[in-house]
Amino acid sequence: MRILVTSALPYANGDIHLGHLAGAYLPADIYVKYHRLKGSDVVYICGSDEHGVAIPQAATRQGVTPRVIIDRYHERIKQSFADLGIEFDNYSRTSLPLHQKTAQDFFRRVYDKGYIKPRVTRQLYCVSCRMSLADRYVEGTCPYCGSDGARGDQCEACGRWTEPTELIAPRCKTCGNTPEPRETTHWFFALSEFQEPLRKWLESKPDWKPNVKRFCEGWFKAGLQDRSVTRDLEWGVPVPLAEAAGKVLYVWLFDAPIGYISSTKEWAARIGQPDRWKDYWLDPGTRLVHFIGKDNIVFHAMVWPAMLMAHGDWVLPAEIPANEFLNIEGKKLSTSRNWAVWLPEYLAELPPDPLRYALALNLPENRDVDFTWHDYLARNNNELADVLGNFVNRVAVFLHKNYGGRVPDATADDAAGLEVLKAIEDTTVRVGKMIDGFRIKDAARELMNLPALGNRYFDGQAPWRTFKSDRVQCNRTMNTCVRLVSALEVLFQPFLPFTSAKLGRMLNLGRRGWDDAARPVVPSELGEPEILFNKIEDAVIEAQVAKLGAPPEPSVPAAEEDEMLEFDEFRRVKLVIAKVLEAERVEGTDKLLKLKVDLGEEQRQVVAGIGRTYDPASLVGRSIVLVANLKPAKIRGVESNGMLLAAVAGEDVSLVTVDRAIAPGSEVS
Ligand code: B3M
Ligand code: ZN
Repeated sequence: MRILVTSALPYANGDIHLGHLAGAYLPADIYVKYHRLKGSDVVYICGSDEHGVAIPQAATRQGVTPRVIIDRYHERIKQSFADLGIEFDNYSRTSLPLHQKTAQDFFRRVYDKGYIKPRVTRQLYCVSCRMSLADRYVEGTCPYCGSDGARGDQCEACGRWTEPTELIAPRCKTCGNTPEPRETTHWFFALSEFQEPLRKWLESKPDWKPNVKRFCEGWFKAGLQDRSVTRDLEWGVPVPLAEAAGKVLYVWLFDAPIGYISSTKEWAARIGQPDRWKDYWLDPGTRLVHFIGKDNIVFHAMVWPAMLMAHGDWVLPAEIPANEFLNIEGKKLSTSRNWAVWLPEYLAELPPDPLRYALALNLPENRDVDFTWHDYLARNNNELADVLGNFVNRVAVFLHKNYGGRVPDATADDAAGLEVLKAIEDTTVRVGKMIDGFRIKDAARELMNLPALGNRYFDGQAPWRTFKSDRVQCNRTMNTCVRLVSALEVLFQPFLPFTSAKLGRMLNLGRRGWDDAARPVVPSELGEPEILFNKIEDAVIEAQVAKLGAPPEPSVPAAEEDEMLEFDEFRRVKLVIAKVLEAERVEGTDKLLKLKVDLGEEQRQVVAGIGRTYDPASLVGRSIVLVANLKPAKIRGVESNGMLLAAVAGEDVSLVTVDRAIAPGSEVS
């Protein structure tokens, strides 16, 4: 079966937070990783949505061009997804010429078929800003629910789709003035003509999630209305009609979702098979799966399918597993109040897999859920470390201590051993079905029962006793335990890819597929076990809780337009050679190292995020380059007086050093 999976395209004007992850990315990545292991023909597509109104708004606030914003966030978003182990086949961006052409061609085709027509309409215009106020450029009172702060495109309070001219007491978001209505021509997509086809189509999806169906029924009842698909804005894809010069396509309709198609095209070109995208988009046998958050349901389940129907060539979505919202510590997530957990900040301090696990077990699949740091800590310490980590560790340590690391060749034939082998088989099938049916949360819970069973089995078998009293039985026990570890490597891959990779290095069994988990494969020897999980202390999560609602750390300095530095500004950065005297890990992290360095005249303590690449002992005696006049900072409660320089490429880190010996404290210029 051919599967094309998409995750909603994130706007390139901010970082990814846990709400995004739980809604559209982590469940999709787990689903895709599972299908890759199953050997399905699956392609996972995403990219940055670079035309939202929020982008020029952010640019104005920061005094830069929109291009500066999208370039910055496109890279940051892409990187943090990679660091969390989210593996797209292609991560594109809607500012690419390829996308612009794809969107314009799509529009042209629907226009030529008569589904897009001009209308003279009234829109709001701000005299002092000298611009027309579309979408988020205008705010006011919601005509449906009466709450204030409804935007020109949507009311967050009731979720209704709004038009700027419907707002009661509208005001310009930029300057606060009351805008005046003016006449203009916009082009409207004939959504109303698709009410019946859409209704029929949705009836053919009895298994869809109730949240999606309920939403659509509400829309049908109200009656679908034609929607304007053009905007009087500068930032966006130009409308490909001579009469519409100066207008752009509305980002939500004929722009962003078409990004799914252009990203697939980019992927096909990149793998050297430029026509391959057609296999997915033009073949009705493709299972097109859109992972989204619930705020995107209307666009994916109504407008986008109607656009696809109007165009005529493309497959329609087969599944839209929309997730509900993730609250944080009992409150609604809010980026403006910084009530959010930001992915790059998380990853700078804590490892990816525990977050994947804690979120997977608490996905808002059927209702809004609450993320708490306390729950995160408990999942990490009591489940990942105490159950999974502990089981693997006991097995590995026992084998290394008593068998020289060799795996005894013996198969269990007693009830306890057979129960384990049966559980492996059953879990492989059951968890697979759950993931395929978008029950990711159940799948994660079910899977964790396996290492728990492993621990009970190990305890019950007491190999430390049978090693002396009944060696044959001990051999069987240990072989069964390794069978289980071998299955865990495969089965946990979708959930804990980094941990799985560690198990993979220890087992050295090469690439295996999902169904191989149930096969009796064990290596003849086990490599050295790596630490799978560190326990996290209360202080660590208390610090995380304290960050909520606090003004955000300026992770990206407000950059100048051209980002050029005056020589004098550069001179203010004091770079010196420092010699490493001592190095150790910061407790509870595998990324952070605490170094004591010699600057000639003084000694300093610095904390550096190089622990995944460098062993502390290997650093002692080396000369590194230090930014010496950086304001002191506390990282994980440890004081850091300076920053060392290193080259960074994803997970890969390389220290900047000097190529011949030179005295500590020497200036670098
Ligand atoms: N960028 C909105 C959002 O992030 C939007 C998704 C587009 S998917 C085609 O909620
Ligand atoms: Zn204004």
